[in-house]
Amino acid sequence: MVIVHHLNNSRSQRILWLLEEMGTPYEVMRYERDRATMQAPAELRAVHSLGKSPVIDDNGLIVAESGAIVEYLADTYGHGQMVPPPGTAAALRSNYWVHYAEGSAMTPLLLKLYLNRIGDAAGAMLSRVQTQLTAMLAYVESELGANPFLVGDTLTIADIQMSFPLEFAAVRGDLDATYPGLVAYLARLHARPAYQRALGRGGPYELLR
Ligand SMILES: N[C@@H](CCC(=O)N[C@@H](CS)C(=O)NCC(=O)O)C(=O)O
Repeated sequence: MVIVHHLNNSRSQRILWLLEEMGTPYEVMRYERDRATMQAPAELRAVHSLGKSPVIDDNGLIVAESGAIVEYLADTYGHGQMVPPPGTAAALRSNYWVHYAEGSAMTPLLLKLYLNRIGDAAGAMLSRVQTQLTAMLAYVESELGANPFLVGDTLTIADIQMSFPLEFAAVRGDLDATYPGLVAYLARLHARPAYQRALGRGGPYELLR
């Protein structure tokens, strides 16, 4: 049985969503962020030394890092769902977005979050970060185009991974009507029954400021 070590208001919500999409049975071990620091509790370090979420435990096999987790779960339990056939252009595109989500899209979002805490001293850097963030959102919007999902007509792990940076941007006001395609895309993802079931399993999901 897959156990998801789930931190409230975090990236691990998308792991629950993936498992719901695939119909894979799983258990949720819930952890609460410290309200002052927003850090995960120390107990998570007993599961994986970095003490971050998500982490999964699949019959003793510990997998951390959400991109690695979605690839592992789709390969192990997906029965061909959630990833395009290996060796195809679509598979390469799915792989690209899985890595882009954490490797590129999150960078300006997190930099902005932290720079905003510094105050006036952040000014010059903040404007550069905002340029990168705007470019990132415009890029994803243009790549999505008129497709329902990032790799065409079918939901893949690329959409699961990219949902978090887009939610992160939306909750902070960076994803607005300037990007109508992305706003509609996020609404489409959120309307999926599996997404809604995952919210029920994970508990309240507010990406706090
Ligand atoms: N790139 C990692 C990021 C993991 C990460 O930073 N998780 C956050 C939750 S969204 C966390 O555990 N924060 C609490 C902490 O660092 O104490 C992934 O995608 O798994």
